Amino acid sequence: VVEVKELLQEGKLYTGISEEKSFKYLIIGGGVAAGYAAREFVKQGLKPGELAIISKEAVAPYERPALSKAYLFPEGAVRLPGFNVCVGSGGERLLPEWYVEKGIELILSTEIIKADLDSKILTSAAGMKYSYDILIIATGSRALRLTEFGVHGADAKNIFYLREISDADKLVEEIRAKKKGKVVVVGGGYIGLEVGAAMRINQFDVTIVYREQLFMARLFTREIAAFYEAYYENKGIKLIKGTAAVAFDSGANGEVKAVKLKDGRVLEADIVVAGVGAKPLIELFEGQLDKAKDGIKTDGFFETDDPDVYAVGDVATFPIKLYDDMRRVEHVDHARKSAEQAVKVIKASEENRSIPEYDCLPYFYSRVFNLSWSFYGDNVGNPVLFGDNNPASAKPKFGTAWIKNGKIVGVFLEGGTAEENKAIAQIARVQPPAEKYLDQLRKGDYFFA
Ligand code: FAD
Ligand code: NAD
Ligand code: ISD
Repeated sequence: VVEVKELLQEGKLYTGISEEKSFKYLIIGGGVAAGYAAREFVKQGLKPGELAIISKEAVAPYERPALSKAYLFPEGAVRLPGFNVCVGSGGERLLPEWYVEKGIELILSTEIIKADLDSKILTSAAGMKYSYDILIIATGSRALRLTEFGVHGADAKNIFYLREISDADKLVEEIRAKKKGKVVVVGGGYIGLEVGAAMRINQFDVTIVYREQLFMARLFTREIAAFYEAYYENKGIKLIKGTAAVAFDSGANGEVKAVKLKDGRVLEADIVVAGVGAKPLIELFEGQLDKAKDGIKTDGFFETDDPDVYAVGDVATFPIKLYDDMRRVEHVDHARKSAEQAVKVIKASEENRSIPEYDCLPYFYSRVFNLSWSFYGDNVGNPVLFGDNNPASAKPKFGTAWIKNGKIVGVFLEGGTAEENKAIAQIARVQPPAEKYLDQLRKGDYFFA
């Protein structure tokens, strides 16, 4: 076997199967951005055999947001192919057959472990080589692990992270095995809040532990956080603020059974879910591409400093025209739109056309229990609360406007309709004067912009 492998590697053995595949366009990463890029390639005109997507995951690109929401529900849970892209933005679902029909090669369960941008070749863990004319990097992020922070015992079984569908499947299996058990959720960010809610819906005894004094401290104001915290507590979820998990105890079977907190408290746990942040997956390109703010630096066309390489989605640090700033955005709307933009740029440059620069309006959202919020713009300056933020209200509806230099630069809205959410997006884009328009928001009129 060793001899055959060596001969294969040296190219001295003809197997009839090529050990190298070449594509005009190659996408590394098979997540949200890859799926939307594939759709855009087809829209713009693609010949069979020109495009391949290489993914570590075993399934065709899907809408990752579903994993921390309806994928975890005890009843009516969503499953593939129900949430393959591009259903999240209201488009046709791209089933595996769609890729076959369009002549796009989906190379699944394949991890790329080496990227040589000089020779334009990617190498997989199994030793396959893939060459390209144009490469789109769409490797997304990975979940940070508590072991990386030196938390003692963090390698115990039943400590879960959530990034890929295989992670969600393991969690679902354990939700079934530990029915109505105790879960400690570590982290008060997006994953902590969404998974905490889903575990409660599964009738688990839920405790959320977070280091900050408020939920979602990167975005929420004190008043916004107070609403969601009270809402969670009313649902029977226990919140422990201002401390962190410093150690885990496990039983003889290796499964976690207790979480030790920095403040000395010890919490029993059948399951731990950690949502302690994400890290963009760019190591393969270290030293080969310019970086900015822990991502791959691109321009407003998602071009990197290598003319044949584009970076989109979570990994790209790109110029936000609206704020004259370079940012990385770890949210799905940007993954979709940046992918579409990069493909438009690639096709336009082949046809000697020019297209406008990407003009991102940051958009974040979440859905938990019967709640649903949207935020557009920038959360800088002075936040002003409006509406009814009483967590006990039958249908709470409130928001916050961020005022900077006299202008409304960001708007958050809980409980808005689709039209109202569109309207607040427009406000964040137009940045109207606060003096004139803040009262409109207070009166529940979102349509002035
Ligand atoms: P991803 O969708 O993460 O895709 C990256 C793909 O690349 C993965 O398939 C990965 O396996 C593959 N890959 C990585 N490295 C390699 C390699 N070396 N070889 C081969 N394949 C590789 N955002 C929102 O705005 N709203 C939400 O409600 C929301 N919910 C979320 C819920 C969860 C559980 C998670 C994890 C994220 C959520 N996000 C949400 C964030 C959003 O999903 C991401 O910003 C988005 O998926 C980024 O798209 P991407 O294509 O850049 O990366
Ligand atoms: P996050 O950054 O939103 O929250 C991380 C939380 O972990 C924070 O509360 C932080 O204080 C805490 N933390 C960090 N280090 C810690 C440590 N050592 N010990 C204890 N706590 C620690 O990240 P996340 O919730 O893990 O989300 C991961 C990724 O998934 C992000 O890219 C996020 O944007 C994405 N996501 C987005 C949505 C959405 O947009 N609705 C939903 C789920 C996930
Ligand atoms: O954008 C999203 C999101 O938040 C989901 O849950 O896409 C999915 C879909 O709506 C999948 O059904």
